Parts: sequence; structure tokens; C-alpha cells
Amino acid sequence: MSTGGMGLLRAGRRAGASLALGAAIAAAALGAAAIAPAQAREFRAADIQEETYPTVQALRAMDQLVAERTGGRHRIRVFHSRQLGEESQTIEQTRVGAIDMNRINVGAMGNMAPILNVLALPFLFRSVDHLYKVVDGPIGDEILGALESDGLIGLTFYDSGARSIYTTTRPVNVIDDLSGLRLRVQQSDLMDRMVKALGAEPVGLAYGQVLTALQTKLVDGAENNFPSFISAGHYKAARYYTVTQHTMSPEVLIMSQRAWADLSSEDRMIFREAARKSSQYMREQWLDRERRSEQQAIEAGVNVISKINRKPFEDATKPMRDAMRADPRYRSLIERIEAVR
Ligand code: BDP
Repeated sequence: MSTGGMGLLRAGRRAGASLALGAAIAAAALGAAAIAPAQAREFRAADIQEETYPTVQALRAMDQLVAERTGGRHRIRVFHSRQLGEESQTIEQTRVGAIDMNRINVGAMGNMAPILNVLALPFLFRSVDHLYKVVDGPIGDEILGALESDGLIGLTFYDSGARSIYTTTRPVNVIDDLSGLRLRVQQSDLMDRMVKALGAEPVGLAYGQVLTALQTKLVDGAENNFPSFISAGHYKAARYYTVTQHTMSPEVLIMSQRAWADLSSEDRMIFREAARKSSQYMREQWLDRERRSEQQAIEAGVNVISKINRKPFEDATKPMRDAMRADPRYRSLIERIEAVR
């Protein structure tokens, strides 16, 4: 939806009200009985990132696609900037059906949906291209489908680039520099283990607390992609960003089973297709945002350390990949991911 999607997004907000009105008039004309199987519904979607962030824009694009395809019967209302709470809270609320849709990072969901830990494993993907091939293909669909056993409907993946380590106190040039540093991680056992494997001390904190934690020296650093580093303001406190690219954990869009049950099979197809298209639309924005955020960091005087030897970081986390590969639930999945060329 390269050009169409953008136009659609721009026109969408204006068209939204008239679409809904049109649907209401059509419904009145048809009579209540005729519309009974396809009741209009507004779906509440959560995203902790701020309004201009590409994932939030993707959800808005999805809303426009859904509105267009359902004649305004269904809409998605996006609550960004942690309006519905931090990720650990919204995940639970989505599972019980209090929130209809949620855009979450797979790293933050691993405790609840362990299969997603596979995608968050450090140094699993050789490149962004490798990640794209996996999440866009049958393996991606398989993982989304598997979320049903965790009480959720997986709709699509969104980009999140690679995560890297940044610090306030001293630069990290080699793995030994991490020794003794307290690093903020997502609230995830896997991320705890990763930071320990790298020789630092993990501190699990909600996203909204990270900037203050960096400023008050509760932690010495954190890890995230360039767009989050900039948009959450972490660069103001962390003046060293080391391009470790230790994980490429993507974002995932999930729906509650309760909301899914409200959709007809035709509407489910519409939601799935709109989610998929919003992900393609997001990808175009993402690459640009990533480049701009890195540039912003450099312009803000952050010391970006990109020439590092990643091998020791990769080696130190190998036992994590081996342990997960030894688990019969994930062995074949990991081997198939590694075999994707
Ligand atoms: C960002 C993700 C967000 C996270 C956050 C974090 O977009 O969903 O979970 O990182 O580190 O990159 O908490």
C-alpha cells in the first residue's frame, strides 16, 4: 500500500465520520434484522509509544482500512503513550478482554507467551532481511497462530529494528565494560538472563520509568532501538550508545479472544488483511524513522559507538540459544528459522 496507504491515511480521518454516518443511514434503511450479524463496534487498541511513532501510525492506517472495508461498521480507536497503562498491565487486560487490541514488543510478552521468546533470542537473526523472511513467511504465521493457546489472537508483526545498549556512566567498547553495570530490561525472564549472560545486572522496569531511572542513576543504562532511544528521551541521560544489535525482537499486534468472537468470519479476514497491510505501510516509515533517529542522536552529541566486535557478545549468549534449542517445544522452530536464507 505504498502510495495508496499514505493517501488513505491522510484522507481517512476526514472520511471516518461520514463513513460511520453512511453506515448508520444504510443500517436504518435496511432495518435492524438485516444488520444483526454485523454489529458496529469500536475496538480499543493500546500502544505505549507516542503518537508519531510508526507503530501508532500503523494502527491508525489499519483503522482506516478496516473502516473502508466494513463501510464504517468497525473502527479501531488507538490509545497511545501508555494511556491504557504499561505493557505488563495491558497484556493482561488484553488476555481477559478488557482491551481489544494491543501492539506489544515480543520481548515484553515472552513471560506470558513463551513462544515469542524465540523471536527475542539474542543474535538469532543474521540480518534484518533474515528477520523479514521469517516473520513475513509461513513461520511468522505459525507463531501468530500459536498464540491462541496463550489465549490471544496474533494478527501481524511490526518492525522494531535491532536493540542496542546505551549507558550514562561510561562507554561500552568491549563486553568486559558491561561488568557491574545495572541495565534496565523489559519485564522478561529472557531479557534478565540475557543481561546476566553479558556480565551486567538486569533491572526490570516498565518503559515509562526508564528515563527517570537513567536520570536518577537507579540504572547505569538500558537497551533499545534508535527510535525509542530518541522518542522516549533516553538520549538526554544516556550519552553513550553502543551498536551491539544484540536482539531484533519485533513488535506483535494481538487481539483479545473476546473481541475476535465478536467478528464474523468475513470481518476476521478484513482485520487480518488490514493488519498485514498496515505492517507493510509501517515498514516504509520505520526505515526512515530509524535513520532519522540515529542522526538525531548524533546531532544531540550522543557518542555512537558503532565499530565494535560483536562476536564476544554473540558467544556469551550462545548458551541461551542452545538451551532453547534443547527444548523440544522450540527445537524445530529455531532450526527452521536458522535455515531460512
Ligand atoms: C520499544 C517497544 C516497546 C517496548 C519498549 C521497552 O516498541 O513496545 O516494550 O521498547 O523497552 O522498542 O519497554
